Amino acid sequence: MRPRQTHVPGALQQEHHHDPDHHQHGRSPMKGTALVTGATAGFGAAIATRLVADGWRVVAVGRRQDRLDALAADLGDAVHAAALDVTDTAAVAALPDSLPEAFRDVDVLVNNAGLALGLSPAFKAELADWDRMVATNVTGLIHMTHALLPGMVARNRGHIVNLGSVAGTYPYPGGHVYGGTKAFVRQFTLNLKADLVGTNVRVTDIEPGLCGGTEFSAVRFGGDQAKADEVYRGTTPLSAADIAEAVAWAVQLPAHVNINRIEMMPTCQATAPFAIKRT
Ligand code: NDP
Ligand code: 8X3
Repeated sequence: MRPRQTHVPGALQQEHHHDPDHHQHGRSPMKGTALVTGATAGFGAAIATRLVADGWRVVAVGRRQDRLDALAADLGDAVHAAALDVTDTAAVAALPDSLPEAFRDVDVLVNNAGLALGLSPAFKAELADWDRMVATNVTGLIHMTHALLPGMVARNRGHIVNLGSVAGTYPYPGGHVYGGTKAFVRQFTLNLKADLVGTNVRVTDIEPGLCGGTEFSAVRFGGDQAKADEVYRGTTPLSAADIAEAVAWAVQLPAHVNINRIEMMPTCQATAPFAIKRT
């Protein structure tokens, strides 16, 4: 483990901000600790990888231990793997005290774990799917925040980055509860900002649109990979690396800069016109 440096997140990264080639120069000095939920796949794995490359120590959280082990083996001693289900209230509450000392002061919390289940109309949806989306995307996210935010405020430094979605702003057929959870994430993020003004703790909601190369659609369609692949057919969607780039940018900005929201879509996507049923 490299030596720990006391810092204010974002305050020391100006040299990165002005050095687009910094990745080619090897790792920069350690910036602090980031905790990334959903680090076993998709955005979370890309975010964890990018943050380690940028010099962050990372607590990687997810349910699949084998994936966490593989990530830790890949990224080395800058990663602490913490197998956790964010819907397990007691386990989330116990997480901060269970972290090794070097990873305990979490400076950046990336609340990325989440899922969509199903795309049928609301009146055909499974109630269990709705409950699981709320438990993961809303309850899990607020419990993680509740567990780690007081420490950030006590240290007067920190950054919470939440993964919202364009689905939280723009309605689409079959989006019902998934979009509702992401609207919650957006408003929760903005309300956190209201409470944190006067502290050095920052909050950001990242709201991506169509993004391929992750397990998101396979999970949504119950493991039907052909159906999942069809979502991205003929498109150049966002990639997990694009999302990691947005997270890495937001957290490395000078400490006085707070990015409230980042709404991002691939160039090939746009919002739809209103649907009108004509007789
Ligand atoms: P993936 O399905 O590829 O990854 C989701 C991650 O969440 C996995 O690592 C999974 O790990 C973890 N996870 C799910 N449930 C839990 C749980 N109960 N406890 C802990 N971890 C959990 O999805 P993406 O990477 O594509 O999506 C990541 C986030 O971004 C989600 O919040 C999603 O809603 C959002 N998003 C995705 C978009 C897309 O098009 N892909 C666009 C906009 C937003 P494990 O199974 O090991 O627990
Ligand atoms: C993921 C993007 O359009 O499938 O949040 O809801 S979308």
